[in-house]
Amino acid sequence: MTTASSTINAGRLNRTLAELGRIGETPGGMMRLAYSPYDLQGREYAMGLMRQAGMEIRVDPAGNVIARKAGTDPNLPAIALGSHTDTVPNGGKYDGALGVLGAIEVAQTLAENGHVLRHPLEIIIFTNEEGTRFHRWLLGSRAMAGLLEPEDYDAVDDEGVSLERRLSDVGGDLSRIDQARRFPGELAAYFELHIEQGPTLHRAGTPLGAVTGITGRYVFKVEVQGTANHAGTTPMPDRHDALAAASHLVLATQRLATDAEICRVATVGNIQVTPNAVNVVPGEVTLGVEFRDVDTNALSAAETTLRRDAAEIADANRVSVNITQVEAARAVPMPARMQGLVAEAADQAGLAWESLPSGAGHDAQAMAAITESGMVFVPSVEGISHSPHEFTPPADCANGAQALLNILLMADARL
Ligand code: HGY
Ligand code: MN
Ligand code: MN
Repeated sequence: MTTASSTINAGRLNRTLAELGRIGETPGGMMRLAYSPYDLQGREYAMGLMRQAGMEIRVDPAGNVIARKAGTDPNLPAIALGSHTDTVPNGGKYDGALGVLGAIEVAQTLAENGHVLRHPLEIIIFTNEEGTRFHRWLLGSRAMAGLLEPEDYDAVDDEGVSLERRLSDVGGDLSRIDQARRFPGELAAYFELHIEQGPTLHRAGTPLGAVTGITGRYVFKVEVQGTANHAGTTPMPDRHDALAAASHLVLATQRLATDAEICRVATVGNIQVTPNAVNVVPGEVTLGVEFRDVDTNALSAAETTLRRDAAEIADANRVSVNITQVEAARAVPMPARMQGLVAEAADQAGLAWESLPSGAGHDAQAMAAITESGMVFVPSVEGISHSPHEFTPPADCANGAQALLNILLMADARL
């Protein structure tokens, strides 16, 4: 293994990050929403780079892009690298993109140095990791890991378009989506490079993170039913004000993670008010609620408290509140052996590292169901993410890709 083939090209990686970062870029941030024309363009761009790195490409029925390079031993299961290229609305240029482009940079470095691994190498672009479409995240990786739920199959997005239609737009096929399933043993391991999306590494000045586990997440749709009425003539005691009640629910949600400290974080991220007119007492409100913790028991305790508080708020405000769970992603530990490879890769690169949990969800938490999975983080400046202000300096991006190459070379030798 010559040193040349074990050193990634930092300039090339950051050029591809900048180029992908222009696909779907708008003044308000990245808009490469899953299955959108921007997403398709981003996938095409990445597939062009995969072909340049000498990889064969297929799209599975879940729409996942799977690039593959044969190894010297065809009997070995592939080692997979990957992440996602879809973004949240008004998102950043590094979430997901760094993991895909870092993996391609690793493959390109090996190819141009004529280094063929023992294991086949796969690079996977998972579809709809963010779940912004259909409000069901990790769709592509959950399909591959056999973790789809009934609600996934008949999902319809906010524009009323079915998953079936959206999936066919990216070359998938809902009627065959179960064929995207892969089973334990088909892959030797999965590694994902990702920005931390939190402040820990940046504030500590630590260049690399060995991820210990990925947070669990519960998501609920909360519907508050009151009575629309005239804002001028309806006396206060006669009101059934859905938005006033919803406001108490927002603060009750926040309290789950602040005063009560039941779970690590709790968020009301979206709200719809009907009829949403300044001179009408709101009749209906729908809220999106999510809470996260690396301990799944904490999520259950938070749900119990939320339901109790909602019943009290409904009574006090003379409305009804209906809470429907729409997602329950369990917390997933990263095996110690995978964490060890990240730490060793950092040492080989002469870079400091620290262990930390992931407060964000990732495709690795689905892939962990079918193969040993590990994650390596690089810093997010001030922990900002899911925002156009998301930023990871070029040197940190290169550190991540170098660590990924070191991990791959060790895994290829040892697994
Ligand atoms: O929402 C998340 O945690 C991830 O960025 N999809
Ligand atoms: Mn991500
Ligand atoms: Mn994200």
